[in-house]
Order: sequence, then C-alpha cells, then structure tokens
Amino acid sequence: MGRMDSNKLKDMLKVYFIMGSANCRKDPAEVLTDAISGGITMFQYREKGEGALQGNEKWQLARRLRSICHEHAIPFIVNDDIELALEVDADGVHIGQEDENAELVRKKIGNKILGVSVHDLKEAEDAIRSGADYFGVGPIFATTTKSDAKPARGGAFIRELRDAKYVNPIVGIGGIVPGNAATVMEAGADGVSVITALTHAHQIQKEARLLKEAVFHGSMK
Ligand code: TZP
Ligand code: MG
Repeated sequence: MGRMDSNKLKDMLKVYFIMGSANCRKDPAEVLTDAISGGITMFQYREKGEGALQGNEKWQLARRLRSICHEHAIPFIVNDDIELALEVDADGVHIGQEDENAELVRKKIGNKILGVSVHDLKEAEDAIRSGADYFGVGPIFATTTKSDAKPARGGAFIRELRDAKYVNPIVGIGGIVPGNAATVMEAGADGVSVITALTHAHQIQKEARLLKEAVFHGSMK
C-alpha cells in the first residue's frame, strides 16, 4: 500500500480527538469509547503532562487504546514516540518541530500517516519536503493544555497556508470547542483537533456529536 490518499485523510481529520491519561478525569479507555460513540474520526495518543505514564504503563495503555480504535475502524496515531508507534503498529505518528527530524521519521514509518505541527511557511515547506501527510496548526485559540504553546493566532495561519496555495490536509488545534469549531473550518481547515473539549466534558459522547455538527454544518449559534 502507498501513502495515505490526501482526500481520505481530510475526512479522517474532521474530528480528531487527542489525549493521554493526564488529560482524563476517568479511565482513558472509557473516555475514548465515549468519544468514538459521539463520532470522532481519528485519535491521537499523546501521553504528556504532569503524572504522564512512562515505560511499560504507557505502552500498555497505548495497546489498549489502539485496540479500541481498531475495533471501531478509527485511525490510531501516536504523538512523538516513533518507537511506540512502530511497536503497537499505529496508523501514524504526529511530531512537532522540536521532535525527531521529519525526514528521518518518514524513513522509519514507511507509508504510515505523518502529521507535523507547523507555524510558518518555511516549516510547512520543509514538512512537505520531508514527507508530511498533514499539517497541525495551532494554537488557534488560547489553551492551558500545552504549557509551552505559542500565542493563539485564530485562523490567520491556516488562511496564510491556503493563500500560499497549500492544498494539503490541515487540522487546527488549541482551545477548540463546538461553539468556535466552525470558524476554524471557515479559515480553511479540513478538521479540528481537541483535547479538553472532550476529556473535560460532562457528557463526552454528546460533546463529540456537537463538535461534529459544527464541523460539518457550521456553528449552531
Ligand atoms: N498544540 C497546540 S495547542 C495544544 C497542542 C497539543 C493543546 C490543545 O489542547 P486543548 O485542550 O484542545 O486546547
Ligand atoms: Mg511533540
């Protein structure tokens, strides 16, 4: 099989749920199952932050979440940890600018999905040359989930990428909730990725549904 088809990937990125155990207020497996029932289209395991699991515990949770995803035909992506992604046969990896070199990562993962976080046109060009399949762009809105996040820029950089004629899949991240998701799509994103909008929701399934509604049909407000 060759590299992931860009239109298929754009569909997968629509409601991209990201989390690790530190983001969850109950069992991550339950959180993921609820989010899947609400209609998420892709999942990223991102084990970071205070109290994040390490070593064997991290790998075990990764395997558990991966099998839940695969039972429901949801692509399973691993953040940063290429070795883990290969070990659990994830569908792809997501890396930032401070992680392993994208070209090297592409070599290691073969045709698996490669997402790269980009913040300017140079990073975007480098990412594509290195074999990125999609761009992660953020923070769009203010977020407290990532302590070293850059300032929020709204949809400005997504628009800049589209104006520069990038047709590659783009997913926005940072402070996205059902009430503002439509504006991210209007800026030119193919989908939205969220952490706390779902992990901290009182009704995760319902919140995922609202997010999906906003992504596909625009804001209800
Ligand atoms: N990268 C940019 S903002 C962010 C990451 C990983 C955190 C997004 O979390 P939330 O809770 O959806 O704002
Ligand atoms: Mg990273």
